[in-house]
Amino acid sequence: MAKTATSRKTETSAKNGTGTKPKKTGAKPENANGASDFAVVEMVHAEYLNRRKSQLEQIRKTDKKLLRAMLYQMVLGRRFEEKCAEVYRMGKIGGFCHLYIGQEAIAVGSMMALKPSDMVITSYRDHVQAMVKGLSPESVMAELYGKEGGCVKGKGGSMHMFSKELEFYGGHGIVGGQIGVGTGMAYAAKYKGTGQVTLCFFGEAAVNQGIFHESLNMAQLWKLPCIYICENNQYGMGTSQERAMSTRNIAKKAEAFEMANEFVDGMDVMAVREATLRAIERARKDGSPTLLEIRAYRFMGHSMSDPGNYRTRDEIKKYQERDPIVLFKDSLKESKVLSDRDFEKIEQEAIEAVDKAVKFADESPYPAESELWTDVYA
Ligand SMILES: Cc1ncc(C[n+]2csc(CCOP(=O)(O)OP(=O)(O)O)c2C)c(N)n1
Ligand SMILES: [Mg+2]
Repeated sequence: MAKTATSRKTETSAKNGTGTKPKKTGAKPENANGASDFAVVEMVHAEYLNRRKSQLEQIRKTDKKLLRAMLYQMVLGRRFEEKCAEVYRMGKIGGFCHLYIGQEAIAVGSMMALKPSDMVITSYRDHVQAMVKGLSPESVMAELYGKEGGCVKGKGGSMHMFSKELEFYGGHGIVGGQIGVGTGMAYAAKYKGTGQVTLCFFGEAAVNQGIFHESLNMAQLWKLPCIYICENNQYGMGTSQERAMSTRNIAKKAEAFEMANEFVDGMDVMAVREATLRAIERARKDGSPTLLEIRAYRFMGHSMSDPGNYRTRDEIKKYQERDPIVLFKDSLKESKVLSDRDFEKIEQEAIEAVDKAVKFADESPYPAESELWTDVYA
């Protein structure tokens, strides 16, 4: 696998757990403490431009159908969530609703590198991940509405998308809670010898909790086939990472456990895909886990009720200039894989899928009263 599209990495030997020292591959200016946000985004973009040529080559070598499907999933996620915001404001969705707009390259780049039998677990920011894993937009939208046609019959809502059949294990509201559960899922796969890999997503604010450190320690010690994906969108609610964490460099934390790790540009879907493929290879070979710090930015508030007065419009704009969908489209166009006509068709298909999902959710009934005590565990 060409190591073209990711930015810098510090990767430990796949044979780790035996006392091998982690291999360090240089400083990481993009992670430098003290650098302003604007300086960091410019550094990451400069690195992106540096690897662009090899990225275009990588695109030309990748199956065209897959590339199209990747773009479709990103566009579908974006249009779906824009619609979520719209219908939320109309009062059709109640309760918490955390949008993923700006982070689509992370779910698509990583999850579309998996086999369908592999497992995924994530936080409450879960609508797009659920659809990439194969849940229909109808079943996700109806779940958001709290309707019977939802993937968990309207009893979970926005934060608790779930499908055992599709190996999608939620949708968790307790920050960091899924890191322990995901580690357990990887343990179960290893114990049963199923060959499944687990992708465990969490935000950067979860990294300050004990469960992150305990889980990574166990995963490396017992060689659990788990890929920990820290979606670093740089904010935990209204608190910036800078104000809450002593270091900006999350990938490096894995070195404390001698675990393989990489820092990845989360606006570059191909970089995410390639880093995940390397992690999957390690996991399938001997169960070795990996920590990927994938840095992106959420374009919307923490949730629909976020007034957003902790960051400036200029900051948001700066990151929107690196919109992952636009970057991917530009690369696909430049490598002559897809044309403007193809993009229009993809947009159209996504809009139709979202309209269909809304119609389904509108028409789906609320759960019957008799459902009140089913599927309830305490
Ligand atoms: C254990 C726990 N503490 C606090 C909260 C309240 N809370 C909900 S989301 C959130 C921020 C989490 O940020 P991050 O992990 O970076 O994920 P993001 O929302 O950015 O995707 C907090 C503190 C919670 N849900 N669980
Ligand atoms: Mg965050």
